[in-house]
Amino acid sequence: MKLGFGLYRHQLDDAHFSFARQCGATHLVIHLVDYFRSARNNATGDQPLGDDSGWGLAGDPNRLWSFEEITAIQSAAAKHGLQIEAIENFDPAHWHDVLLDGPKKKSQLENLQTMIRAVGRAGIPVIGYNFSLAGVAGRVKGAWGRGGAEVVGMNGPLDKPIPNGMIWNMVYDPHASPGNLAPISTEELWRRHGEFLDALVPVAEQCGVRLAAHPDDPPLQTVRGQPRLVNHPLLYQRLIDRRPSPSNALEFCLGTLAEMPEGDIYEAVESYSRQNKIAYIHFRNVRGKVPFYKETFVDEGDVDMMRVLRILKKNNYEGVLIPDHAPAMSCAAPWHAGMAYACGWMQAALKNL
Ligand SMILES: [Mn+2]
Repeated sequence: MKLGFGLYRHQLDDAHFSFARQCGATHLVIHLVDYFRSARNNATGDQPLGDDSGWGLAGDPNRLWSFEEITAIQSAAAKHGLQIEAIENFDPAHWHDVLLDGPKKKSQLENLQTMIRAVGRAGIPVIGYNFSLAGVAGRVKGAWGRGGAEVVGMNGPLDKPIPNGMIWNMVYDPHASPGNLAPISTEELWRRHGEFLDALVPVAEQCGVRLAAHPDDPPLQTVRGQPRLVNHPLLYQRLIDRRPSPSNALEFCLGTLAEMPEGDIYEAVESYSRQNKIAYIHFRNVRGKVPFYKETFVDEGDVDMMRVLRILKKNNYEGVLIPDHAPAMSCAAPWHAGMAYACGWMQAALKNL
């Protein structure tokens, strides 16, 4: 198994590359969506949180991620001894009508195919995605961690409707007409996801790229009145079986799986690692279940992370693990300290498996 490090778009620079390498990471998972571009409530250096108006503005629909842009980041990271394992998340600007089944769906699927080809040509093996209308919404932050560390969690559900022009917790059309997005059924969401897989998996197969699905975070029945795709560990099986292929894989988020009210996390790790479906892992711990869970330091939550690592080892998982996010620690560099703590713990655990 390999230690990786996740970096947001505004962190793709020499200072963060060297920090990740100093933490022991050999691989990177990078975000090209800029959650922090225009958000009022997203402090840089932390994970995006936002409020009811989302994380901020989505990117430029007419500017796709190019081979040149990706390889420039790759060479900058390579100078620090880091290899890019995955690009995490599509930009809502590039796929809002795929999620919404809107008029631009066909051209946006073609654009996603173009970007998959660029990623494959650059030799990056994974693209992580989260097929969700509400996205990661409804989380709050507080000093709930050990010793008063600032962590993210939930203090109850959020079902305020999604306003027109917003999808995946970002605004793709600031000039949308007033009103809210009509709720859809769970089956309709699965139908749209099936179309997404049918359009993209064959291209991903040709390019040697694995599309890796993140479960719904937070994994409630509904968020903002809209259904969730994967809010039970067994629904990952439904997702895999919808289109069996090495390119139809999982961005396996232990934190989100642990937040699910039902299912057994160790059985999930066993089943999906045995099937070789895990493209990479978000390695973080939580206490409690939705809608009242809180993130914790990696060593103190509900999940026995050593037991998880032993199952992965038994099933020959050889991929990347990243801390996902970590509690912010009380010091001059709260994000750095939290991430370094998580990486140090992971390094020691991996070396002593
Ligand atoms: Mn995650």
